[in-house]
Amino acid sequence: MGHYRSNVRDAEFVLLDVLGRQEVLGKAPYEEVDVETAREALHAVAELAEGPLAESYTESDRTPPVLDRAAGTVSMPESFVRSYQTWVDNEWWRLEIEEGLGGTPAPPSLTWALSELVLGANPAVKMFAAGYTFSNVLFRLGTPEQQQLAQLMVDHAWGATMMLTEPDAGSDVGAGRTKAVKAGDGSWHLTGTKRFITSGIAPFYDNVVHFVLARPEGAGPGTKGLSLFIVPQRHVTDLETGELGEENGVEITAIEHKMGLKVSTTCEVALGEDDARPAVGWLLGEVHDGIAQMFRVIEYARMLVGTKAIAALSAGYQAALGYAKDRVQGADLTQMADKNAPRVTITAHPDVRRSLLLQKAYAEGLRALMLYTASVQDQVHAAQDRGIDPDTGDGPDVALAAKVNDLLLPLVKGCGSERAFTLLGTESLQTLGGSGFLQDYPIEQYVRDAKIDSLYEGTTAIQGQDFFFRKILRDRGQALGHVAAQVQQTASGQVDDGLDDVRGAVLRGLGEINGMVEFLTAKAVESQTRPEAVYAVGLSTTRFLLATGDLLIGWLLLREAEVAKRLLDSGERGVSGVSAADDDGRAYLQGKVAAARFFATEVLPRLGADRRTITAADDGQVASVMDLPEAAF
Ligand code: ST9
Ligand code: FAD
Repeated sequence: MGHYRSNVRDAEFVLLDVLGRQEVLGKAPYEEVDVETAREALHAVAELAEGPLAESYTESDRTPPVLDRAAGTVSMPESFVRSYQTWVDNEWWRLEIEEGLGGTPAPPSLTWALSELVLGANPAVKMFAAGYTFSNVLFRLGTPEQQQLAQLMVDHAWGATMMLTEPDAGSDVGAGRTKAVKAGDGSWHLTGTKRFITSGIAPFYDNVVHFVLARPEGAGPGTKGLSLFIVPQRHVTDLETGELGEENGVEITAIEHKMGLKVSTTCEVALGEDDARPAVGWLLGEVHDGIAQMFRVIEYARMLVGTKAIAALSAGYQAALGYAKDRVQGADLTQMADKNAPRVTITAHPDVRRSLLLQKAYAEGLRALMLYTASVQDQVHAAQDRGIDPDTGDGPDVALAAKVNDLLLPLVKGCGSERAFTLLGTESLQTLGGSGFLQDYPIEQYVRDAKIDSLYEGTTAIQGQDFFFRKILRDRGQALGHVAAQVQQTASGQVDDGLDDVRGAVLRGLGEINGMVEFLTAKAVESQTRPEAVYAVGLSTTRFLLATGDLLIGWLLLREAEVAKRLLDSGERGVSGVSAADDDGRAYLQGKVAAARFFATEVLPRLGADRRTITAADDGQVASVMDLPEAAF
């Protein structure tokens, strides 16, 4: 048994019994992937994940990649290369790529459930295999030649990178200085330095296709002046066969030494440094629309990063639970004074139970949030499959689904990464006591590997601002209103199932979030006449993001509990096959009810404090933070 324990049953329960994905599975455009096929896929990928994919996880941490700059090669453990190759050879990635590129259309709710398994077992495997999904962008937005290149990426398992970041342009992508100059033959020559570029080099790539943001000569400032260039690492001399020519002027000059996720190569890249070897690129789709095009990639990558974090928390919880069930320490609290009392496993201690339930509620609640978001994507994806732009052309339902997905992405990414890292450290690792600190167990690596998730693809601060300013204010609250109405509907339901206390807590939580939105919106409006009023918003966007995430987790746990209670009371078998008729199924369903109730009593009341903190930011309070001289910090 490797380090990784999946939770396929939970994914199946959420997908089928809670989110009703049988409505899309097996139906156009997903005729080839019905419910049975989807379940087989989940079990097959879980087996791969727990076996050959997880196998190299530890070694690739202890023996990080080494760059040979002169040779332009990198070495990494053979075991990792085997894990990666196993993933490539098993071809599950075909479910994520365009049919025109040899893919099999599958709903995002299924593909993200599958991705969780790979990302939990060995995240770098999935990240190194991103060339497949990058090919979709070339296929959708590229010229006919670029579409051919997309096919080569798939057929030859080429790698791909997204190059935005530069030494002086991190969160502020628009500060990028990489330049692009027309070469006169339809191509462009790029010069500049890109920093922190994931998957820039690997021993198993024959070629890498870089997606590079650069500023054409004469273009304006900021992100709107950037264009997206396709820059192959090696020139492709024949687009039919994929024959490779010389190296392009793209040099990997260093690989970063990191806290975690070490096997994922994070590269510094020099573009066009050598005058004799320019970095030759082609404008994506022959249009100057760089930042919007790159956001197609970013949206997918933000979902991926959130899912990676959520997968790590689930794995950490499973590891903690396994340990707690075996570890005998101390007597039951009711017998604490009796020195001869029998020793018990630590699962008997109330504080350990509190910690395990907190981990369970967040791990399963965040999975539900991720899969709920993916189920919204199902609608958008199905429209895209019919060649329709969901933002403009498929009726109000799909356009709304696209907006709801936009709203949810910063929650999956921002809340997923923050909650996962915190809980992995404070609860999962803690459950193992001193053993958690040792490299004999996987959790310390989970903690190190998960830290990056709140940093890249936009830090949590950026997610919070995106969430409020773009996804709520600019949207005039349409998507938020839609989700809030769903929460309201569940929470005010009249069901005789003994869950009224949980519904009440969710309803109160919704009221607190509404109060926050009202206050923040008023401040944003005020800032149009008094600009510094926006500081009150800026001080609160991270808190507001996390609070909204908690509300949606509480809501989804409630929905799970309602289904579980119905199955427990009726004795019916769920669509996922779960049933109270067997001991294991009954315990699972009881756990669902307990997790929802625990979250409602332990976590949701904190939203009241969050609302009070946010709305207490009057002018004096804001000034005491914003007017403080730097020297006073
Ligand atoms: C990185 C990689 O960190 C880490 C791991 C990589 C993992 C590898 C795996 C990846 C797989 C990828 C596969 C691809 C598959 C794709 C398949 C699908 C086909 N939503 O507000 P403004 C746009 S990489 C959508 O004025 P500023 C929009 O066009 C580095 N679009 O911003 C907008 O115009 P308009 C990651 C958005 O002040 C325009 O931008 N780095 C959104 O100019 C300007 O907007 C970061 O993430 C959005 N949410 O710039 C940087 N937001 O308004 C973080 C903006 O007219 N920094 N646009 O519509 C930010 O996000 C900043 O807020 C900023 C600010 C750069 C956007
Ligand atoms: P900064 O932008 O300097 O931020 C520093 C701090 O200030 C952060 O806490 C941030 O939240 C805060 N801050 C900055 N601006 C604001 C603001 N306006 N409001 C509030 N707070 C703010 N980039 C790529 O292009 N491609 C990749 O493949 C890639 N992979 C990566 C892999 C790794 C391992 C790492 C570490 C980074 C990677 N990145 C990649 C870069 C990554 O996206 C950036 O590190 C990230 O966007 C943050 O930028 P920065 O590091 O420059 O931090």
